[in-house]
Amino acid sequence: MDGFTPWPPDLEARYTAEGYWGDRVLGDVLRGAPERPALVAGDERLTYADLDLRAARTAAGFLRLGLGRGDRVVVQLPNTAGFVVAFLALVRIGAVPVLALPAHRASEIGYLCELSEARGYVCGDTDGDFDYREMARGLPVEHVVVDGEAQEFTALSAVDADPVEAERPDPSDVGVFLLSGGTTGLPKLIPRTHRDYVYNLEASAEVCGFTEETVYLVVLPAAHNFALACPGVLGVFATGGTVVLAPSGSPDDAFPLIERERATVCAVVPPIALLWLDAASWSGEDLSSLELLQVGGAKFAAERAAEVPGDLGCRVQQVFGMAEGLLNYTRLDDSRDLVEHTQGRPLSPADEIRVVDEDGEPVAPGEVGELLTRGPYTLRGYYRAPEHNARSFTPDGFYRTGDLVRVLPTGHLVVEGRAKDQINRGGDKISAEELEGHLLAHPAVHDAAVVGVPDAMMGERTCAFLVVREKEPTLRELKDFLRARGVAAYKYPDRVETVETFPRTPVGKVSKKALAARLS
Ligand code: J2J
Repeated sequence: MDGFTPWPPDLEARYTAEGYWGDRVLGDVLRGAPERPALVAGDERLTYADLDLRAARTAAGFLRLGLGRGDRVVVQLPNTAGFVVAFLALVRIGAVPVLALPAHRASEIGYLCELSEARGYVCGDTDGDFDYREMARGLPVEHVVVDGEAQEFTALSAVDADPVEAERPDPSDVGVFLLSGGTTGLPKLIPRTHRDYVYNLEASAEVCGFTEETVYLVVLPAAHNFALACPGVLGVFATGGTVVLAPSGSPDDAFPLIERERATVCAVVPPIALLWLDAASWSGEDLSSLELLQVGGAKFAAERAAEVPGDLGCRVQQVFGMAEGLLNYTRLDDSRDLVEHTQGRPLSPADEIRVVDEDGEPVAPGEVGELLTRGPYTLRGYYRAPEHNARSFTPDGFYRTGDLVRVLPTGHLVVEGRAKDQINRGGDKISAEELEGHLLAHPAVHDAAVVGVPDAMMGERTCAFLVVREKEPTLRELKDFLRARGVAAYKYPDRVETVETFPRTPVGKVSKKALAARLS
């Protein structure tokens, strides 16, 4: 695929010879026994045989629409059976899902369709008063498939035909595109090959002790890397367990499902973990089936991690991952101290880690620096982004994560901060440059600088500093403006401050440190 950066031949040979990469493709992940429960979604309960048949019929339906190997299809679905079926069906025929989040709007979806030259878009019908079909009318795609009331489009239930043999994708093909958290003006796509993503999910399932008995509750968007493949939905399918879909992470949604389905594992971001710790003391539900709570996406405080076993009656696992690849997990047999105070260690023996200073030189052992990494499931380049790639990777192919870490003698990493221009709002990533670009389009805004403000619940919230031309826009007006531009709501600023001028660094760049300091 053009625009995809492959691994160099020596590493490809090594990862294959050492068994990290095999012949398996994403379409093969349904490995549970046919009669075992695979998926619980709302009132629907599907066995592995049911899900396999649904995926096969939908795959044949996509083929009949004219989609096939290498075709990109933007998928934007909430945690529904439709998401699981559409994903499995597309990867079976070698079509490549581009996984958007349900929160994305016309600005993000339109760009993803363009960048990926998508031939199709799969969405739900509505979410509250937002209508995905209305947005779909403006998209440059041939096929719109709607899981729900389809209006003039094709219903997902009608993408259905008798199963046929499809051309099998090559394990080295791009199997799925994930979205990067982003540090630039426009979102970036992360190509994940079948073999690297299969390794990602299988190795994760092993480290997390997933078995046929695992009942995994999905509360994060299933389209996010964490909930999809770390080990996530796909890791459960590969080990024969059961996936239970929840509409959200709120205790009102999640706790009754844990009780009813006897869920054993769940992956959450820190704000959800905090809600759960709080709610466990007064909620009436029986959470005793829970064995493991995976927490990641943003830093989880050691003090809170220490409360999980007592308050929720299960173990906690810290996960420091990224859609770009590298995953760090605390291990099930790690000491309490490591589990509470670190963000885990790399999943794979073949993960290579470097911690460097501002000049790119390795720091002394145990010192804080920027984390660079390469390995058998870490990308070698964003899709169709040569200029950005020149900055985001070292000449020898290490990905610059933008995360500041230190490494303990055990190999565990502690995340100490961030060197990238991004806000981590409770696990949701916001590119400062992207939001600044939107704000600059407002007629009253002369200049904009977006910074993260520490927040007890969310870790960080978003503050937009503005230099205005005339009357300063209120927060309400700015949000309405961003909504009208089709920007996802999680990117809206939480707070706006006007200033006369921005403080500058000695080289003349806006000093976000100095701006952030004004707030504390
Ligand atoms: C501090 N920062 C963290 C952590 C991620 C599993 C878990 C998370 C993600 C994810 C993921 C962090 N402590 N425990 O894909 O599979 C920040 C870092 C990182 C960025 C990646 C997974 N866990 N982060 O969050 O692609 O800054 O993936 O580089 O959304 O989240 O964001 P994303």
